[in-house]
This record gives sequence, C-alpha cells and structure tokens, in this order.
Amino acid sequence: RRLLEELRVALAEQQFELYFQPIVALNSDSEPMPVHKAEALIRWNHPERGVVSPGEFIHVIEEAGLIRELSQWIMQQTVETVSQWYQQGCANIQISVNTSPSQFNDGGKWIDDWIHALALYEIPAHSIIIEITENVLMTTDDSIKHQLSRLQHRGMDVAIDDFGVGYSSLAYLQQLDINLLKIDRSFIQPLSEDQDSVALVRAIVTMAHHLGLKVVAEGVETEQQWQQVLNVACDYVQGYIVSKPMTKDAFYQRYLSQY
Ligand code: G
Ligand code: G
Ligand code: MN
Ligand code: NA
Repeated sequence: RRLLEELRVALAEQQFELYFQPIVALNSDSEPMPVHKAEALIRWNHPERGVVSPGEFIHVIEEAGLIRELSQWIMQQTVETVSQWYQQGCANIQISVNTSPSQFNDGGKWIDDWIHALALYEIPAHSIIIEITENVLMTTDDSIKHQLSRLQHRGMDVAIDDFGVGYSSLAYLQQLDINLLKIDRSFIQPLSEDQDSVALVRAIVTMAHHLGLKVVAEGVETEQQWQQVLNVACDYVQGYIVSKPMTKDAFYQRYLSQY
C-alpha cells in the first residue's frame, strides 16, 4: 500500500523518466550501422531509493488501475522526444514503446490518443513501434486483431516483445498485422554454448522471414552471441554488447548528434 501511495505521488510529481536503449541493424559487413531505432524503457527516480526498475512497479500500477495514466505519460514523453530529435535533424529515428496487456481493454481508445499526439507534434506515425507481449495475442478477442490492424493502418509498426516465452500460436503471427519479432533474451543467452538453441533461433528467424517479419535478438551481451545471431540472420541486435539503456541526453549525444 505504501508503494502504491508513493506511485500516486510519483505520477503527480512526474518522478518517472524514459531511458533509451539502441537497436542496431546487423549487416554482413562488419561496419556498425547508424542507430535508427531505440526502445524506450521507463525508470522511476525515487526520492530516497534512487532509480527503480519497472519490474518492481509496473504490476502495482496495473493492479491499481493506473495504467492508462502512466501510458499517457509515456506516450507524451515519447512524442516530445521524437519531435525534439526531428527538429535536431534525425528524420528517420524510430522509438519502440512497451505496452501493458491491460491497455488493450479500452477497445482501442489508447490508439486515438496516439493519433492525436502524433498529429499535435507533427511527427510521422512510422516513428513509433508499439511493442506487445505474446499474452495479448492469446485471447480470441477480435478487438485485439482490430486494434493491431488500426495501428498498422495508421502507419505505426508493431513488434512482438519477449517472443518465445509465452504461448502465442504461430497461426496468429500469420493472421495479425505485425512487423517485428523480438526474440526473448532467454533464447539468445545460451547461444554461445548450446547448438540446440542455435537451431531453435535459426528456426524462429526462418519462420519470421517467411512471414515477412524482421527479427530483433534481445539481450546480446557477448561477441560470441553477436556472431551467432549474425550467422542465423537476425536483422537487429539489442543488448548490453551495444549499450545499456541510457538517459535521453546521453542517447542523443552518443548516437544521434552526428546527423
Ligand atoms: O528496463 P527493464 O529491464 O528494467 O524492464 C523491466 C520490464 O519492464 C520489461 O519487461 C519491460 O518490458 C518493462 N517495461 C519497461 N519500460 C516499460 C514501459 O514504458 N511500459 C511498460 N508497460 N513496461 C515497461
Ligand atoms: O521485456 P523487455 O524486452 O521490454 O525488457 C527489456 C529490458 O531488458 C531492458 O529494459 C533492459 O534493462 C534489459 N536488457 C536489455 N539488454 C540486455 C542485456 O544484454 N542483458 C540483460 N540481462 N538485460 C538486458
Ligand atoms: Mn520491450
Ligand atoms: Na524482452
């Protein structure tokens, strides 16, 4: 209860902050590609405890019914940031934003919020990737299908986050409007030692490519893992080997200021 009270204060007093982690394109030349994508990850700057990770508080926000409020704050910060970077000359940056499954329960009003915010800040819908977890796809609810197709129709990209840990049926990947598959780091981390996991990741990538999806390998930490995800033809890498999530200003300085 104490935590919930603190979270209400945090919402009112804007104690949250978005960090950004680069997502880099892999290509067969070893030249690093310029960064065009990043995932926005929320942090709570707690007045006494310092930086608190969302793993510790998102579920409390969800249970308290405050997710709409938090999601709107995240959306607002994201469009402001993209708009600022656009004005500084980075015209093709894409920011990937996490969603909570309960956001989809409002029948898609949250999508209207995005459409309004994008129009207000005059940034293209394509600068936003909406990340959804597999659990969202498990429902047989037509509303989810409809919401994903609206996002797509409006020009936003859709990514499946933590792919492989949930139970989404492969049939869904074919039926739904999805652009990116983010393979969960629990499949990526054993890659350096274990041939079975290489085969598994290779199979996921092959299937995704057949369905016209691009693949992000999450949680790449070592050179060996990097080499393996390159070997099995993943399209993008996100992980500590490139960078940990960093503040907006640090991200701009390191990855965008050269444009
Ligand atoms: O960044 P970190 O590793 O601490 O993230 C922990 C979990 O919190 C991850 O599952 C991540 O997807 C989730 N998360 C991070 N930022 C957001 C956010 O802005 N919204 C939602 N709903 N989840 C987030
Ligand atoms: O569930 P989701 O994929 O949204 O969670 C993303 C989180 O994973 C990021 O917030 C980040 O803290 C964490 N992460 C990103 N790269 C790595 C990595 O290379 N290793 C580990 N252990 N965690 C990572
Ligand atoms: Mn994510
Ligand atoms: Na993930």
